[in-house]
Amino acid sequence: MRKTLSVLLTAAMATSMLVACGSSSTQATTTAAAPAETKAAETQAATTAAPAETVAEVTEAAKAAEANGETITVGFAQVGHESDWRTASTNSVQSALSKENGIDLQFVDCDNDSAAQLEAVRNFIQQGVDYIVIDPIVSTGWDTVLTEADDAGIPVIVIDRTIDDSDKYVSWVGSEFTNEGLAAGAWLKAYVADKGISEVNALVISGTTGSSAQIGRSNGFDKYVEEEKWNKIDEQTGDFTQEGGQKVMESYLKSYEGKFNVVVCQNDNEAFGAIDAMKAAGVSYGVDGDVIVISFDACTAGLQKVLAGEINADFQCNPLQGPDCLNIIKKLEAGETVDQKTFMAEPWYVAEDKLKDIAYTNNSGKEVTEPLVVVDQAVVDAAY
Ligand code: GYE
Repeated sequence: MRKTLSVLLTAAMATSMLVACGSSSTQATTTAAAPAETKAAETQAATTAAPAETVAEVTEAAKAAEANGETITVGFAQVGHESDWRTASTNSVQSALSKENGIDLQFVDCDNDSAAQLEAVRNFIQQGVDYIVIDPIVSTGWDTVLTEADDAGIPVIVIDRTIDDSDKYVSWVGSEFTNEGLAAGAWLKAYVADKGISEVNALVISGTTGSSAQIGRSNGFDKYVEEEKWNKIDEQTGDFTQEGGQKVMESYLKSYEGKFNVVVCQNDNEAFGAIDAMKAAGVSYGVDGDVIVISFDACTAGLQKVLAGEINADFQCNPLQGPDCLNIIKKLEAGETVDQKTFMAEPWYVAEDKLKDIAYTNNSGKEVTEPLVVVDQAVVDAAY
């Protein structure tokens, strides 16, 4: 019965999956950032519904399967609810791994607590779910529990952040965080050259320490700090939250006011907090301000701040991984092989129409030239 259901589901999802998969890249490197239109297509892809008749057919099959206790059960151990990015990620997974698509999703919000996340995964193993999806808060500490899942014969799918101390998972879908950091460094180098700014005195508000998103973004940007001999004054974590970003900036302002001209916030919510703190202290920032603001994620509210000139550049991290995740489960159900890694396609956004693109050596050692997308209202409207 699960097989019959799976065939129907595969047919029903074909339309949206084809579009959604087109937005991701399964190659080892992201060669070019997608233009703004791709973003619109991605956003649309995430909400594209299968044709009504097929949906009805699938819903019937799903109901029948559920009545027979044959729904595919998936446990999802989500990081938490710390940011706009996270909300979009949760929505994307919940709408793809839905009852209508034949899936009974057990969702656990781990509230940024690594121990709670390990416990959630162990509970899923005990329940004997069919699949486990993990967005790992931190990249290490996974070997034992993934061995337990493997021993229980439960396939694990990792989304977003990476697991770096175990290979006992079937597939990963997410972003190349080091490239995001490298792109930020390459952009800053070109931007200060264009503006005739000779000294870079940077403060970094990093994400959750030990998360692969933090590690990659820090490593990528640090390569430019070293090469360009920039002065990185300090790096403190804001835990990917607005409150954290604000607190770190308030303390930076006490120690370094007047001494920095760049702040790198490792996500939009931290940037919102840092901006509030600078505003309250009367420090000018953004386009034409004294402090250049760099951010990551490019959620709707983040891009609104780019449009308003409050954030100078925002490096997208795409959270719409639900459709890819469903696709992986469908393939596994059908006995097909799945890609080990799927990279999301991600554009880089800027406030000013000055630099057209950036060239840098990406994390795979490849020379790439990627466009910079100037944010307008249409870009904001198409964001997640
Ligand atoms: O950048 C941040 C979120 O893991 C890529 O986590 C994700 C990061 C994202 O809290 O906003």
